[in-house]
Amino acid sequence: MHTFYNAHHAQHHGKFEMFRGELVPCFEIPARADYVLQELQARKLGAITPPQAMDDAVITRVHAPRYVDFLRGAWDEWVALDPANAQRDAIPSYWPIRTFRSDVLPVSFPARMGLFSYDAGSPLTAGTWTAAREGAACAWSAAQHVASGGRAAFALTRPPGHHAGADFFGGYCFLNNAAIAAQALRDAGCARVAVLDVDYHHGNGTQAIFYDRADVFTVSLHGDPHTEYPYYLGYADERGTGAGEGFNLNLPLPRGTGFAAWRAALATALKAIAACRADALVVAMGLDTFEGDPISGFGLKSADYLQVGSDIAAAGLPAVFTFEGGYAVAEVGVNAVNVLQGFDERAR
Ligand code: SP5
Ligand code: ZN
Repeated sequence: MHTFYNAHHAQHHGKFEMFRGELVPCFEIPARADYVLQELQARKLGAITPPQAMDDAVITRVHAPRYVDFLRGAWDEWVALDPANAQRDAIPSYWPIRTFRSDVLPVSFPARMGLFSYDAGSPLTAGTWTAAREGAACAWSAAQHVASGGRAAFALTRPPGHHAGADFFGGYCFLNNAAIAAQALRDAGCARVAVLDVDYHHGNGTQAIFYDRADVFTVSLHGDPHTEYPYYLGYADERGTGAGEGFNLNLPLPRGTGFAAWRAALATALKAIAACRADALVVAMGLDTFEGDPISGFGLKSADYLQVGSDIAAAGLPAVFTFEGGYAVAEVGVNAVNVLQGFDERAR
């Protein structure tokens, strides 16, 4: 397993997120990726390199140019509002919900920030653009590695990506690394790509980006959105639209689901992926399905992740893994690398 590591990830370092009326310390912290790197090195799973140089045009294959322009300049605009802002993270407080316009771009920075986001839990910091951009380069490099014959590659980066849509951030995500990898695989000649999202939370951004397309089959296993974040998408009746009808599959599971039932849903997902005849796979690898996760509700144990990796490898597709959620920080390295090792052992 070749790992493309984002050495700039810690430049994205939110202090607080809004949760039920108060600012609480961020769950999505730099130590998460540090633990994964440490575990990868300890188990000698393969080469760990920086990504290839990447043009921003790779990003705008899946993200709207006006959103990318906003992200690139956001921190400077935030500080220009008030020099004291350099000491605090940028968090939105206004959103153009139904009946408002989102075609007109407001001059006001806070108004634009709300237009390009959907929650108050994803602080934007001085190095968010640098970290997210380098992460996109890792995802793109992993896709190139696989497109040129590699069996698998891992994009070890944060912030995560699967909640970010074509023109919005949220759920700790700014650029959708899994979507960028899937599009890069398409652009490198794969006729159909499957995205398997195993994060605890529904991959709403990835689903939305590919919802009307038949060339990227999106599948997500996740906590039932009736009760779990991101709440407003991820139901079983969302099957794609237009040419993409039948090319999205959601497998919501109740809070409290343990490994046996979760693994049965994974088997359903993998069967659907085999049926769609994809020639490459992107795995949005969240580890927040772990029993000890502080913000999630499934019951997977550390050893189960070896089996997860093995089950995924049995699909026989070349695979790009992106690092998504997982907030039991001390265990996230072992859990992530268990998936990758389980994959490698079955794939060889
Ligand atoms: C990539 C990813 O996993 N994003 C998840 C974003 C979840 N944001 C909402 C979190 C709600 C925090 N709940 C705190 C519960 C404290 N007991
Ligand atoms: Zn998650």
